[in-house]
Amino acid sequence: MKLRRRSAVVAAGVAAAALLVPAAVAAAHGNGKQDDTSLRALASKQGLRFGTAVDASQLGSNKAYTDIVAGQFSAVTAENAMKWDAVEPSQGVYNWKAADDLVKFAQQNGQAVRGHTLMWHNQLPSWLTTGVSNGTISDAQLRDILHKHVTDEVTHFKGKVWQWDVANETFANSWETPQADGLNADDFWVKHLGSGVLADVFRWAHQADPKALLMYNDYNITGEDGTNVKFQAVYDFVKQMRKQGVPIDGIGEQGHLDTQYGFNAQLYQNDLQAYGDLGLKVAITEADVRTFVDDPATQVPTDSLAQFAQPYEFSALLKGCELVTQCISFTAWGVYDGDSWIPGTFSGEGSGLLYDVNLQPKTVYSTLQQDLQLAAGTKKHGPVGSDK
Ligand code: 9MR
Repeated sequence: MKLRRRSAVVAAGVAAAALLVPAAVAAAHGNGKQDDTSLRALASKQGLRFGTAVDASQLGSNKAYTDIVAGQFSAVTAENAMKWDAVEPSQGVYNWKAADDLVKFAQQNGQAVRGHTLMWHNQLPSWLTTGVSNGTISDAQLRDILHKHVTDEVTHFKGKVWQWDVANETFANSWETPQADGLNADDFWVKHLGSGVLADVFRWAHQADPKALLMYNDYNITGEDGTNVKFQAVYDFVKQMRKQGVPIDGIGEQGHLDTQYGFNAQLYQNDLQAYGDLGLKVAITEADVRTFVDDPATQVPTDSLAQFAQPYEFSALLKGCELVTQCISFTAWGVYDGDSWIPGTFSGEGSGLLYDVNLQPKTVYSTLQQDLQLAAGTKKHGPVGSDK
C-alpha cells in the first residue's frame, strides 16, 4: 500500500461540500447520545465500541463533522495527531495540542481513545530519518530514541488511552521481502534494530502505562490477499511473544478492503478467532471499503454493482467482529468520503466510508445499523471501558 496525502483537489471539493449539509441530517446524526439507533448505542448492546478515525483539524471547526463524531461513535482514533512527526516535530520539542484536544473531546463525549501509533516506518519526523540516513544517529542511539519516544508518549497519555497501536505494519506482504520470522526485512525498525524491537516496544509501553491495552496493528493479516501467509507469520510471532511473557494484549486488523478484489469473509472470521484463541483481544481498527468512482470530489461509484459490494463487504467486516467474542471495537478509518485517505492514494477510487462527501449517511450506514440491531444483546464483547 502506497501512502500519500489526499490531493488538494479533494480537499477543495470537500470544503465546498461540507457547507451544503442540511442541518436536519447533521442534527439527527449528531444527536446520538439520545438516539437509540446511533451506531454507538446499538453497538453498546453487545458490549462493542464503534469507533472512527478523527481528523483533529475538523474537530470543532466543522460542526456537522463534529456532531457526527460525538453522536455516532464510542471510540476515537487520531488519524494523524498522535503520530511521531506530529508530536515531536523537532527533537525534544513536543507538541501535544491536537492530540490533547482530541482526548479531551473523547472524555467529554464518553468515548474511549485508541492511540495510534508508536512504532511505524511512516510519518517519522525528518530530524530522525535524516539523522539515520546521514549517520549522525547510530543504531544504538536510534534504539534509545525509540525507547524515549514510546515512554514519553505513553506516559503523556497515561490512563487516557484504552488501546495503543504499539507497533504498526512491520510484517512482510507478498510483494515485500520477509525475514525467516515473517517480519519485513526492509522495515525501517526491523532493519536497524532487529526483530527483538517488537518485544521491546511492547515492554516499554507496558512500563509506561500498565493498564492500556497493547495491540499489534496491520493490514492483510486476516487472509485479505487470499493466501493467509501474512496471518500465519503474525500468528506464530505473537504466539511466541505471549509464551515469552511479552505484554501484548491484542491484534488490530486494519480492514482496508477494495471491491475489485473480493473478500473471503469466512477466512477473515476464522483468522480473527484464531488470534482470539491465543488469549488475545482483537479490534477492527481502520475499516474502509473502496471502489472505483466518478471523481474524487463527488465519489459516486461508477459500477452499479459496486453500490451493493461496498456495503456488503463492510457488513462482512462488522459481522466477523460480532461473531468473535474477543473483538472489542470496530473502527472506520474516517467519518466521510471527503475526509478519506483513499482518493489521494488509489487513483480513481473512493467511496470507502459510511458518509458521503456531503456528510450524508450512505447505504452502508444503514446496513451496519441493521447488523448491529440484529446482534444486539446476542454476545458480550466487553469489558467496554479502559480496563483490561
Ligand atoms: O489516513 C492517514 C492519512 O491521512 C495519512 O496521510 C497517511 C500517511 O501515511 O496515513 C493514513 O493512515 C494510515 C494509518 O496511519 C496506518 N494504516 C494505513 C492508513 C492509511 O494509509
